[in-house]
Amino acid sequence: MSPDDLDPPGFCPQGFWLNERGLPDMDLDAVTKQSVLHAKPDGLILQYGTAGFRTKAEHLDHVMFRMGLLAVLRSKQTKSAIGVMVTASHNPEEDNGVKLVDPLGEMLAASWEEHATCLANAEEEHLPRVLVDISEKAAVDLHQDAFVVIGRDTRPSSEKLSQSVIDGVTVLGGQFHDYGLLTTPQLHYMVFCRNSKGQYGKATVEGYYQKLSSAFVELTKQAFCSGDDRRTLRVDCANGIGALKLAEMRHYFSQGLSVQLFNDGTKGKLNHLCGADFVKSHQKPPQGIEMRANERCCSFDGDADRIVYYYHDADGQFHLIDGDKIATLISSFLKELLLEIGDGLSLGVVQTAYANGSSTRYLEEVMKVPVYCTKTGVKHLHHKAQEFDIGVYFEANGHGTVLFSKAAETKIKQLAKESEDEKRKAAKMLESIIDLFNQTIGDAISDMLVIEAILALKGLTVQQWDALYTDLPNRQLKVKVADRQVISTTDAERQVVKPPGLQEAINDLVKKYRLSRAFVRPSGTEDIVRVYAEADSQENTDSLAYEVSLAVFQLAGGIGERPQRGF
Ligand code: NG1
Ligand code: ZN
Repeated sequence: MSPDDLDPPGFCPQGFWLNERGLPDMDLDAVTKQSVLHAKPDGLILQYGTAGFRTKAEHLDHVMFRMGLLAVLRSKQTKSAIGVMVTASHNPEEDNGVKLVDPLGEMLAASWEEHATCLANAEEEHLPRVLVDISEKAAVDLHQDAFVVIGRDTRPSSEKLSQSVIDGVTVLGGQFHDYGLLTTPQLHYMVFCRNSKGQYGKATVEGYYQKLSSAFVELTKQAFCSGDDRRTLRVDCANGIGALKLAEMRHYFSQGLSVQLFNDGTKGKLNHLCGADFVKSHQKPPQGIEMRANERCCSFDGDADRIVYYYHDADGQFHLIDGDKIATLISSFLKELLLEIGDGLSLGVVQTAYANGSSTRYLEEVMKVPVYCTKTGVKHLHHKAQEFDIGVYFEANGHGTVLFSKAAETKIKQLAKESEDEKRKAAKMLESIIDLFNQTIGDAISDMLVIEAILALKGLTVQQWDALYTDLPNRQLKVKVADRQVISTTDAERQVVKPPGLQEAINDLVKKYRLSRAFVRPSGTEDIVRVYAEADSQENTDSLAYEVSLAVFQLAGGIGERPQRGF
């Protein structure tokens, strides 16, 4: 293939095709040949959504190969290592997905999401042109070296699909390191470690275990030397990667915490009737876990970037402690420490519209912490959280972390060295917390250790934590429509703009109930519209959710069965 084969002619600047050694910068012939082995199914159009590409595994081979290509271009452009994670998180075992991880371990930049969509959907014969086009638009220096790090979850399809990513990387001359099985947050950690030249930590699984475990042991020293019994926590691992990694890691922190693993993948199916998403959306315990009255349990999702807690009380009633209550526990602990060090560092909490109304009220009115609402999707929360010295962000589903600004970190480190007694103690705790939180993305293992440390240090039981505030009854439903893009929203997804009449209908329904709120938005990961409702009782919440679903069905082109009352 030569530049003349490209359309429009003259598309490439002079000298673009050959580097100083006279070799092609992108061997487009080789790309075309390899691409045939990863052919795109006819007519398949996919979108780089909230968490990358996600669909049935059998439709993803070409996407993986092409994301390998894209990762090389992104790596050359940023002069940094780029991550590629093969996972479909909490979705069924038959699904899979892929997302790219940017240099600081954060989600791929929005402008590159568009390039990803373009490349994934290009017809075979246009692939070279799209690659050149992206390189031009993004001013990629093709002479740069490229390095890509790859991780995958435990799905049966993941190994082969990650090999397709590798094929894409190598055909464009990129170097790579395949970590094999990793949790999603571990892959984010590896990317940041490599690009910070080891300052963030060692870019190995061992390095990850050591960094988090020593921060946990340091932080909890005080609680455990006071003679507390060794704490035990039951963990539902969703039959996913979290089980393997936690089993490897647990002896690093076993002096402070004993974890008992359930749904470890030896019997059950990934995410099936278990895991954080199941527990949160069904508001009931997973199958396969043995619960004892008043004892803490938690669930990870399939790639271990989400966590929720729960317990049964003595009457057998189930209590869910979701991402909102996790954010509240963490923020109140951080706020206390900040008061101790008294250095005026700002603390903010970031939520989405799915946050329970009681949590927002508690944070703002009782704790007096500023709360912000962003669109769904961690990249939105992450960016907002970066505006504070200390930014706490959590989605209600249990995905979240805490970010510390460089200035806050420097200040805390200085106080931990120089100040006296109580102030120094608080600063030292904050120092350990910085290391314990995964600064790149929500991480179930890291969040679990933070939560366990706080509960131990504060001497809080799970019931006391739960009693911070009472959740408003809430319900989430899904509605199938012919084209979910007919719905567009504004105000951090809390108001519908299109189709006409839908927001008015929702407003009228909400007025019928006390303490009520409802909103709808097209999902970014599934072909459905999500409905959320909350109100003063579960019965009213369920009625409101049903009525709003019906309004969506009628006004936004519902297909299949009409929504039914009763769940
Ligand atoms: P969508 O499908 O866009 O609602 C879901 C979650 C997000 C986020 C992504 C990525 C809800 C309501 N939505 O997105 O919070 O976690 O998946 O996994 O939980
Ligand atoms: Zn996940």
